[in-house]
Amino acid sequence: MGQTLTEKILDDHLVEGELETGEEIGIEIDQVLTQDTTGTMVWLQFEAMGLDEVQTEIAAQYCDHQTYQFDFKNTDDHRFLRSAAGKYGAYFSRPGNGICHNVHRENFAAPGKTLLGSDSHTPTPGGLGELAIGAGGIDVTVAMGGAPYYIEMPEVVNVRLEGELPEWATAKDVILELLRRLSVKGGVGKILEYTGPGVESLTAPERMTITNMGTELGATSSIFPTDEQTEDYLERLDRGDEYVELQPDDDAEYDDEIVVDLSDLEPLIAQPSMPDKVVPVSEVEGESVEQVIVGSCTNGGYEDILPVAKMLEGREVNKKTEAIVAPGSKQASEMLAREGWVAEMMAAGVNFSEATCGACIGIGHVPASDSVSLRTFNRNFEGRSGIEDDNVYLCSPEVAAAAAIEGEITDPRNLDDVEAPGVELPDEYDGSKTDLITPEEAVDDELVKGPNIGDVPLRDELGSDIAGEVHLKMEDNITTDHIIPATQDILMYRSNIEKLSEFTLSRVDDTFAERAKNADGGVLVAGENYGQGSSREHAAMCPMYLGIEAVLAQSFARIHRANLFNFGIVPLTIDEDTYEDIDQGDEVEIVDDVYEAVTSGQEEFTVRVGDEEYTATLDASERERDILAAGGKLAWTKEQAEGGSGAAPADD
Ligand code: MIC
Ligand code: SF4
Repeated sequence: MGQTLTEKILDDHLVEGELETGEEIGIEIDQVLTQDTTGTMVWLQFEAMGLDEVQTEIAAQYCDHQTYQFDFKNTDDHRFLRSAAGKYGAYFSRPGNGICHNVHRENFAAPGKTLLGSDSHTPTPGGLGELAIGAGGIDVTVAMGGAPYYIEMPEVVNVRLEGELPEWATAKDVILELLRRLSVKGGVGKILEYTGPGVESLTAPERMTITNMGTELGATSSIFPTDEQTEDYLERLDRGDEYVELQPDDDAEYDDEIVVDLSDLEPLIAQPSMPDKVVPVSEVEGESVEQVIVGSCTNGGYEDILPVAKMLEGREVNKKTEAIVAPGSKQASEMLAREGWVAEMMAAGVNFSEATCGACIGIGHVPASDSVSLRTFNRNFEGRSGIEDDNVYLCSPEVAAAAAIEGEITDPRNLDDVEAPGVELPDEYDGSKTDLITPEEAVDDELVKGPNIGDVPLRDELGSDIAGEVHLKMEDNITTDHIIPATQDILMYRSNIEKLSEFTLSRVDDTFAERAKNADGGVLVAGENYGQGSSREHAAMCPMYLGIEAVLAQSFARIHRANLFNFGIVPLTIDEDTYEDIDQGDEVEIVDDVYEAVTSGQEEFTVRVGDEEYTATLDASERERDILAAGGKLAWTKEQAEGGSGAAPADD
């Protein structure tokens, strides 16, 4: 039987297990990336594990989320990261050089390689045929130490593209269409593999917009085959020699198929406040817009900003609207500046920003109260922009530019005298590389830690009893932005868990952290897709620090579920009736001897609430059970190392 492209790359990197859906596999990781807000923990854990050098072909540390350095704590984090990259042998990308996914795709992403990154949008280079997966920081640490990465073999879904995009429909509309059809949990446990005759019409950067935002579907990864478009893009990056042709076999079998006819697509928009609340732009036309932002790792490339510049050339941003362009990389800014487009945009009324994540997580350009903000980003979870009750819409750069011109949501097909800009790649990506420091150019060889950089929190070995209050009962689709928001006031404590934990779940209930800390243990209850969104392991670390021992949810998002194991919190699945019956404030007891049950492979646990008993399920591999029993991945990895098999390549 033929293989899918996903299977081919996995097979090439397989060190443990078999490629059977649902089975745990261990794969070798070629490249890792980390960024400033998850990276400090990555390196602190690297240090705590006693590792002394990165073992992957490429390890890259980017500084991208908080580049304005509003507080010395941010700058101290960056200085620590530079020192860690220098000491342990990673590339270091200076603050302002760009968003990790953009800089990585420009410099390192390559067909057929595997990439693990401590950021949920790591799958971006899937558009170049790289199998890229987002994970919690400690999983990246361990992979960087040379050990395999373990996941459940996902289903591989064939997304068959037919036809060609009509004028004004873009790659962003392809992924918005998938979100409209599948929802934010439609991709959980799946890798989306794009095939079909429509693929060849999409340039590599367009493909990367699609693979980037596959994360919003909850997908493990998204990948395109490679072809002339891939080779062409790599050649323009002066990396043509890294091209490898990769296609699925003709008789490959997929677990499912979705067909998207590109020629049926039209400009789409995700309404507040979930990326799957997608409708045609024409349905919400006329809504007044106070702010437009073009940028982010989804649409911050040179090829995304150029159409905006062309649409604004000789025109003006509407007087009631503020337009901000925040490129994904300094390379994009530099090239657009050299070609005169930055000046053109500035003359039209654009506020041109440094290359940063910034506004995407509410750092800068927070919308005014009661106003509409249109962004080319990938997430619009409520409050993420920095103000509660925000109205953030997600759309393509072309739709954003149309709104900037008209001051209201506008279907760009209805613009007078504005030509569809189309997609244009530069002859060569010739931005300078000054801000990417190679391991050979390292400036430090010792770690430099500022006063805000704390220790990695540890939990004791799993005990026999779990009993305590339900401190919070939450609805479906609780995001990691609810659990640990990433706005500036909170983000600056990412390296200081004691302080950061004070903000845990504050967006749901600001009395939670205090209550949990003062209680002796306790649990959380949630609906479907608990922990969707980012990879931040702090969303498990902080509840652990506050004493939370188990989360009872109807289902979990993939990365967050792994993070719960990694920090010794038992993730138990409950059915809808059980969810309905349990209330906040109830006393819950797990009747089984928890340590015994976890280590013996028991799947069903009895949960007692008052006089009632319910069943909760622990669906976990042997390895995950061992991690839980040890009190988390750091303790487990140290145990393994003492036993001789720690963060080192698997035996076989
Ligand atoms: C995000 O888009 O939510 C982030 C901020 O990039 C996170 C990483 C983080 O929380 O540091 C992600 O996507 O993993
Ligand atoms: Fe940065 Fe936003 Fe992309 Fe996350 S989604 S990496 S915050 S630009």
